[in-house]
Amino acid sequence: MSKWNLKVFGLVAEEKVLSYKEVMQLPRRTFNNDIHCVTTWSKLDNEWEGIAVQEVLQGIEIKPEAKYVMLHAEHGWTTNLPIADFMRETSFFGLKHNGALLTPEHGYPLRMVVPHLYFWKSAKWLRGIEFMASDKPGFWERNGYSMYGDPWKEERYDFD
Ligand SMILES: Nc1nc2c(c(=O)[nH]1)N[C@H]1C(S)=C(S)[C@@H](COP(=O)(O)O)O[C@H]1N2
Ligand SMILES: [Mo]
Repeated sequence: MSKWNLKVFGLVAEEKVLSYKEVMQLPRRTFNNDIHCVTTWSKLDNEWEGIAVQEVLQGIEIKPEAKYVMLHAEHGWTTNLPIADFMRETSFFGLKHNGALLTPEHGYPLRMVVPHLYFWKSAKWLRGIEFMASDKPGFWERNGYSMYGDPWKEERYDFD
């Protein structure tokens, strides 16, 4: 894992790159949630081990004009969400799911988990967090998915 790191950039006073070791040394806790996918399935009663968003942002000064976040995953995959949703108490960086390390398929070593939005906002293989002043579409959002993705309002696609 010597090449993996997590970069915090965009509208911050100073860019920060956390190494794998630094991320793994951050305090962790358990998160329990239900997840909703856009294709109508849900994963109920998940138990995760993860890192609170605030732990990763410790010591990082976010500029007041930052209102949105772009999550950057391996190979250029991205997804956008408002900063308030990213920083919600229930959002976190997941390392283990139901007792086991994330498998490569599910985002090893670290994935975002934003349980109150559709699961496509939960970037797997996370590598970067970019703070932005205005909203920009990520990968699926450019291809018609909702900019926000509220499962309770069934905000799936922005075609109409
Ligand atoms: N990096 C990355 N993250 C991603 C995706 C992706 O294609 N690439 N797909 C999203 C979508 S559409 C869903 S439904 C969930 C699926 O997560 P799972 O494979 O753990 O079920 O991951 C989300 N995160
Ligand atoms: Mo999905």
